[in-house]
Amino acid sequence: MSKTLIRALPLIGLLIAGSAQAFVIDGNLSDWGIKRTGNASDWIPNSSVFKYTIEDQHDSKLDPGYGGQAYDAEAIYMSWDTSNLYIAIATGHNPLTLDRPLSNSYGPGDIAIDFGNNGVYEYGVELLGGATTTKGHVYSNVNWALGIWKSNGSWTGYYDPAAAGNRLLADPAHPTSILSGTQVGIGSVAFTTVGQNGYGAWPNDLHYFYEVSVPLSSFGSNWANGNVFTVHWTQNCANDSIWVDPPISGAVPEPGTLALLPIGMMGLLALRRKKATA
Ligand SMILES: [Ca+2]
Ligand SMILES: [Ca+2]
Ligand SMILES: [Ca+2]
Ligand SMILES: [Ca+2]
Repeated sequence: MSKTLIRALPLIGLLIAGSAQAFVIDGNLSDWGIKRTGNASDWIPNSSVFKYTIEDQHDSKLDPGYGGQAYDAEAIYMSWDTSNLYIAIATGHNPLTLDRPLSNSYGPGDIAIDFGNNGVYEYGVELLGGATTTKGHVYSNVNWALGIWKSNGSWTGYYDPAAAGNRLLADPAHPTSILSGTQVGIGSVAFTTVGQNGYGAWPNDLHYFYEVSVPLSSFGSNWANGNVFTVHWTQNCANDSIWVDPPISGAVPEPGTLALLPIGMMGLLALRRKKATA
């Protein structure tokens, strides 16, 4: 490799970070660095993922709810570039799980986003599509359904999240599905519906994956202000919630800066290696 090309690598990285879509939205998380080796480290993503939470559970109690692997939220990942916010979820919960609360079966919720970390989830991303919502669309002014657990972790005493008595008691910090809202953007969602084993510390467990891309323009000035935000997902019972918190310092990383780091570093490392062997 010529010295000129090696020196140009950081710049090339800058150009790539500004143009290419960072992830392919196809339900396959290998582009996030998720592996399938049957080890706990399978859930650790590559460096293009800015924030993530791993919580691979297995037993009946999921905190606050129950349900074992079939309701387990394993991991959630978040990244972004200059155009889109990207979110990926790994779960033991089949997206096709029927929503029949009175038969103790609960479907998946949607992605909820709280800008400002003030407990108000201003935006939702519809994952499956509902009566008044469309898969992949982004909504503001969301009327959220809630799960069947109180903020102290105890059961509300209701099986049906839609019951008025339940809604009075349920924890608003764990919103489930978008009941209604104002459409503010159109993103893209892919998910898998055939359980895949071989991931994580319990390789016989089945896993399902969501992959989501949302235009940053959906968030208006909330994004432009560099606001802190939380991305959250759970099932309609809210038996197991998972979320990614932003950096506690306040400002989010400059979009694009982190994405080009690995490529920029490659250039610097190559330059250093070249010097060492010269
Ligand atoms: Ca993918
Ligand atoms: Ca698990
Ligand atoms: Ca979990
Ligand atoms: Ca908020």
